[in-house]
Amino acid sequence: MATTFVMVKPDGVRRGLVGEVIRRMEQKGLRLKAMKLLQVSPELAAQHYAEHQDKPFYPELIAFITSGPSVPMVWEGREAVTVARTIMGATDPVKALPGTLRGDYGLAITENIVHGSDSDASAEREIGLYFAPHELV
Ligand code: RTP
Ligand code: MG
Repeated sequence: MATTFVMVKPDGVRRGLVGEVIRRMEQKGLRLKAMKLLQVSPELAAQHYAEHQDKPFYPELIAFITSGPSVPMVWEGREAVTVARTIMGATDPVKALPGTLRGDYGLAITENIVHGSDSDASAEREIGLYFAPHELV
């Protein structure tokens, strides 16, 4: 069965949106396999966002993602990567449609509530960064 990595970012935790993110994933039929609360270290942030290290927004992204606790999760289900990103909506909340998390709750591009893996390969890599194998139920 396909799995994906989803993380409620510090703004989502600060705003009390953890339950809303989980509710929408569960309601869709995805199954929770792992979850924790942690503050992302600068080292972990650099690994997570290595693909963006040369982008102009990178320093802002690292400062934001390390600014408070996040809630990383693993979800399982048919086409889990695509389904989770559909629930989240477009990266830029200006373009995210109503009915998506970013469409309903966000306006800023850096502080966009939630992260979701963009491919099966990214999901495997990101799950490995945040969880040990024995933490997946
Ligand atoms: P994510 O990785 O967080 O799920 O988001 P994504 O795939 O939709 O977007 P991605 O291109 O991977 O960008 C990662 C995160 O960087 C921030 N960002 N800021 N200021 C900007 O132009 C800009 N572009 C991207 C966002 O927080 C985005 O989620
Ligand atoms: Mg991404």
